[in-house]
Amino acid sequence: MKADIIKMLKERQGYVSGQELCRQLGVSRTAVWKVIKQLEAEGYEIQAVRNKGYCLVEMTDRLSGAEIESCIKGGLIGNRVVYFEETDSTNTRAKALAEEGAPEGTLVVAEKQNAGKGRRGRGWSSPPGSGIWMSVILRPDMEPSRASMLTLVAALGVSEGISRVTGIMPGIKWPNDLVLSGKKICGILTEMTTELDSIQYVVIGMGINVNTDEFPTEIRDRASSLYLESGRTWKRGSLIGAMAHAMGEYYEEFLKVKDLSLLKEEYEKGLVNLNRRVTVLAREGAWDGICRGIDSQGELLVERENGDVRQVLSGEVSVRGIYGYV
Ligand code: BT5
Repeated sequence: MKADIIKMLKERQGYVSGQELCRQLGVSRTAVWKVIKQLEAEGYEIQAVRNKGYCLVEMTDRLSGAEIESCIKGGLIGNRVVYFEETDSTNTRAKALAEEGAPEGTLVVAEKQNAGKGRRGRGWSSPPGSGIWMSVILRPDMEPSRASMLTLVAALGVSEGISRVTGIMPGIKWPNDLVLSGKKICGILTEMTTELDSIQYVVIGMGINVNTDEFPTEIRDRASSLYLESGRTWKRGSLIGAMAHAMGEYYEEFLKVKDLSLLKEEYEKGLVNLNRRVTVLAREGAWDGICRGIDSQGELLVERENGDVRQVLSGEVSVRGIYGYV
């Protein structure tokens, strides 16, 4: 009910009468009043005027389960929201929930992660109050070898969600980073559990630096946030809603063919490395080439000096732009 009240207050550009809230939600005036008081205690500024009703003056940027639910626009992603004030890692929580049978689309969000994970044992800085640390559970019916493509689907969803809310379109650094001005604003970590030859579940974790104004020294030269790039703060709830919605749309497209052929063009539009020289850091040694986009399996196409085009598998290599991080 809390999420419904937040949603109704947000949608109305003026007052919503207590009577209307009671009628729509099928609850008593006292029940509505109690929720309004709770919301005020959580930091929402609500004006209550006799004979007019309630009006939301200021929205908080504090996350809560109800706030996030009120921002979900329908669709698969976020059909269920699980929120933690503090946890180890939303990916770890999402995997545990998936083991317990949580449905596809479940979105796990935390205000703070104590053990945020990057790829290959690296860490992810996840302080409270400024970023979005979230993971989604998917259960696609396809071979496990296709799962890495979902990282690219998520990158598209996050980038489109950001663009719909802020008007800023981040670049995509294949396969799992979003960048602005050559610095990382988002990282994605995809983990999977399989059963024989099928996927039991995939967890996609997304970390987005939203209102971060300062980073730990070790990553200061490589990390940025939407705030640092745009000079203003953004409501994380609205961003979560938009990203979940966009990701749901891209996931639907992906499932039609279970590869990236329908999304390849869109992905390449954001690809920061496109037609630029990249260094592929492979296990057997580094080599250079020109990035020519991706194929329908999400592999990066890199043209060598002799004109041969090689497919680079995600997970196998890191790709660095020849000039700096991107
Ligand atoms: C990633 O790994 O970029 C995947 C990050 C996924 C984080 C999300 S948050 C929600 C969910 N729950 C989790 O526990 N994880 C996911 P990788 O490409 O390996 O990059 C990691 C590297 O990025 C680190 O070694 C740092 O250099 C840098 N880094 C750490 N925190 C950062 C931050 N907040 N912003 C930008 N760069 C960061």
